[in-house]
This record gives sequence, C-alpha cells and structure tokens, in this order.
Amino acid sequence: MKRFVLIIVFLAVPAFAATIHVPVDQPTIQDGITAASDGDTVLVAAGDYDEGAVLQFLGKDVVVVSESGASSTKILSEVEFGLGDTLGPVLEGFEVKRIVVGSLANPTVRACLIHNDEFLWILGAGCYIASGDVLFEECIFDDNWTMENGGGVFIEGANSRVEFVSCSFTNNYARIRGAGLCAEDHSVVKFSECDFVEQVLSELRGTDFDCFGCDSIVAEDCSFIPRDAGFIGLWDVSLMPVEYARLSGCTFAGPGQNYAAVIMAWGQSEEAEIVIENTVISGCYHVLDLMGWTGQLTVDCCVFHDFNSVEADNAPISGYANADPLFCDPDNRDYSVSEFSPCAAAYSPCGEPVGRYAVGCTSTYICGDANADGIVNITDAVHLVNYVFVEGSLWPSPPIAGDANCDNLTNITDVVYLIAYIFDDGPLPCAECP
Ligand SMILES: [Ca+2]
Ligand SMILES: [Ca+2]
Repeated sequence: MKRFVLIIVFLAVPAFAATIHVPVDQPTIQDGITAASDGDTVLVAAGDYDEGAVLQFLGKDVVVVSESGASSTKILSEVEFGLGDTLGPVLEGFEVKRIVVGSLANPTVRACLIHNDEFLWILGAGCYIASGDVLFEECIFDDNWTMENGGGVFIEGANSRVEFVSCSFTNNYARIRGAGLCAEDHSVVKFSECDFVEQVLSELRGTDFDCFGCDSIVAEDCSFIPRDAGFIGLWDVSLMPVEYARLSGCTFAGPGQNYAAVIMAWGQSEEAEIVIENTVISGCYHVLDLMGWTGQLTVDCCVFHDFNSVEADNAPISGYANADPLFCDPDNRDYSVSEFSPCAAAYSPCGEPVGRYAVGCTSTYICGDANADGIVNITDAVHLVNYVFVEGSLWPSPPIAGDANCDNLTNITDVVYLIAYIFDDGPLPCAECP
C-alpha cells in the first residue's frame, strides 16, 4: 500500500520541475524564464529588476513568484503575456509598472501592485488586455493615469474573459472613459469582493468602470467609494451598451449629491438585462439614469438614500427602500452599518443583508422619532404617514424607530399611536413594549 501511494505522488509531480533562483541561478527574471521549462518555478529575491523594455513569458507554463512580496520586489519593466502563453503562467507578488496581455494568453496575476505612476497617452495605463482568459487575485491597481480610456485596466475585447477577485482600484485616472476599468467589444468581466476607491475621471463616463459594448459585467460584494465631497464625478458605472450586467451585494457611498449618476445605461436593445440586487446606493444625483432604456431591468432588495432621482424610461422602478443605510462612520470611510440599519437582514426590505459591509457598530434611537431629529412630535407622524402611503418615501431612520406600538410592523396603527401620544396624553412610544 505504501508503495502504491508513493507511485501516485511521484506521477503527480512533473518529472523535471525545478526552482530557479533569481538572482542566484540567473541574474534577471527574464533569464530565469528563458532557462525554465514548463512546470518550473522562478523564485525571485527582494529587489528592483530592470528587465529592459518588456519581460516576456515566452509561452511557458511557469510560475514567477517573489520571495517576499510586492512591497519589496519591483519589476521596472512592462510584463507581457503574449501569443502562446495559454498554459496558465502565473505572476505572483511583485510591484509591476504595467501588464500587457496579448492575443489569447491565459495568465493568473496574484498579489501584485500595478502602479505606473506616469501620465500616459495609451489605452490601459496599468494593464492592457487584447484578448484571453485572465485572472487577477488580490491585486491593487493604483495611480495609473491615462489621457485615453481605461486608467487601471483597458480590455480591448475579442471575447476576453477577465475576472478580478479581492482586488482594489485606487486613484486611477482616465481623461475620457473608465478611470478604474474600461471594457469593450464582447468582453466578459467579473469582480468579486473588489473595492473601487477614489477614481478620477475628467470627461465622459464610467468613473469606476465603463462597459462599452462588453457582453457581460458582474460585480458581487464590491464597494464604490468616490473622492472627497465637492468632486464632481460623472457616471460611476457606465453600461453602454451592455448585454448583461449584475450588481449584487454592493455598496456605493457617495459624499452626497455630487454624482451625476451611479449607474447609467442608455438606449439598449430589448435583450439587454440589468440586475441590481442587495445593493445600497447613497449620496448621488441620479441613482439610475436609464434614458431611452428598452432592455430588462430588475431592482431587488436595494436601499437607496440621499438622491435626487431614480430614472428609467418605460421601466417603473420599485424594489428599493428609500432609507438611510446608517453607515457607522462615513466621515472616516467606515461603511459598515448600524445594527438597526435597513441594510441589516433584520430590517432590510427583503430580510436579507444589503451592501458590501457587515453589521458592525452599535447605535441608539428614540422609539417614535421616525425622522431622527431627536424629538418625538407631529413631524414624525407626518413622516410615518408618508412612509406608509406614498411609494418611494423615506423610511423611518432607523426603520425600527417607526414602530411606535412595537408590534414589529410599521403601519397606520403606529401613526394613530403617535398622534394619541402627542395630542391626547397617550402612552410614550414603546412604553408598553414587552
Ligand atoms: Ca422626530
Ligand atoms: Ca407597529
């Protein structure tokens, strides 16, 4: 039995897998890759590496990994995955100036900081993808600035499939479209647990990402945090045109009324579909700006707050609560939510959590103080009447504050209870609760 197990282990390991140390065995990373065979690892010591104009993977299935991570290991050149890099090469643990993915390459880029830090006139200052299946894990796209499209990442299209897991996009700039990311012709893009923080866009649209003819774009459990109050962002997320887009479990937290729109899509085909679910959007001018929209739209279990309008031609929008999400400390960029938040499962529109962040801080409220001004009076009764009878009205804040008779429902009986308290010496809100 023991011999059998040993044989299996032996067969599972490539016969000649080797580890090439840089700079001990080979002076540069490029020399390491040149010397490597499929299955080998190129292990790179801390330091700065000038690999000439471009570092290439040469169609080899190799893992190039740093010993001590991106904070102390820097590639001063562009890294290029090109034709023939289809076996799944891996780049892990470097600071990189720029990544280029040529035709049909299938790389994985892990734990890298993509930081160009130059003002460029190219598509994709941090990363340009012509086509291929590309996976980014735990990468940071920071400070990549272009006078063209796609500050952090530009995806040309041609059926590219690009996935970002636990990545962040910070302070990227595009003069025209897609400061964080711009995805074009028939690309398929997915973000999971990614954070977009303080992108800069100067002219058109897609401050965080712009889908310009991509087939599908999905963001799950992502956050979108703009720059400081006073900055005018245009079209945080642009889906124009898109075949399928889904935003699920995301948090958009604006500084308040500065954004022209959080999600923009104009004039789609009837087959196009947008789904926005379990997502909180706070502090913008338009929540959705769907002008001439003819596609399918689903809004479900969302919390929208501090906005001017929610617009969609030919598509009446419901499926959201107009309610303060009660972020714990938004002034300090803490967008976890109060235990009484309408984003907490217990009080959300659908009994499920809403947004990227967990329930994380405690807060207090006054029962019956529906408008959260610290006093219970007739204005709270008016607030409750609107909430109960007028579609889209602002919820009590927190939602539980409206339940004056504490029967776990907020309805007209609470208005009656409040009015009795205010005008007729009735009991205090919640005074008779168990
Ligand atoms: Ca009040
Ligand atoms: Ca009640």
